Amino acid sequence: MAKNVKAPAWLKRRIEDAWTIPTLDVLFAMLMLLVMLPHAKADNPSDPPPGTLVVEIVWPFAQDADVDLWVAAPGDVPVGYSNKGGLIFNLLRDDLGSYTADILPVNYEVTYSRGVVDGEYQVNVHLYRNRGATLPIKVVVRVKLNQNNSTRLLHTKNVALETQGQEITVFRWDMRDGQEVAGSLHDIPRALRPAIGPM
Ligand SMILES: [Ca+2]
Repeated sequence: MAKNVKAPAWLKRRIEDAWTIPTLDVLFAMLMLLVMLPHAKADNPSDPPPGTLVVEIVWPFAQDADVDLWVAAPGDVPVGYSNKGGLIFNLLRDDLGSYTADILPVNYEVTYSRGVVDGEYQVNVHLYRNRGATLPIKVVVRVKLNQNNSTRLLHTKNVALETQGQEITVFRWDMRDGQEVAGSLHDIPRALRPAIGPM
């Protein structure tokens, strides 16, 4: 009859370790995978983050004027107050001037892009309404490029709107592989508002 043989303490420890260590390793690996998955998705460079191109305009708060920012991306419809979203750009804020109560004493509009595709970009400003009746309306226009966790000022210009209804082409330039094409910047006028229909 077989006798119950007790394994020595050192052997029992080895057997327990043989199961425990790989099991802990697997559990640890699974835990790390769970922890890393969301970060891996957020850090994926193929996901274009919002705000790659930021276009903004500022005009004096003392002037009760409704200036509109219009932008166009390659192959997309122009984006402005009456068409606030396209495939690439979104208008985040349509400032009506002093017509409505603002929390901050600033006239400011801003448009964000999701990523940058190759082709021509354009920025226009339009004086939609001028309740204050003082002219001109001096507008600061800025284009910023956010890449690799840093922001670079791509273009800036001061323009003056002289009459109600005037639309000025401020910038037209080409982007390729996420960078501005050298020498492509110009401001040959091209209206953007009529492209999306009657307003
Ligand atoms: Ca506006």
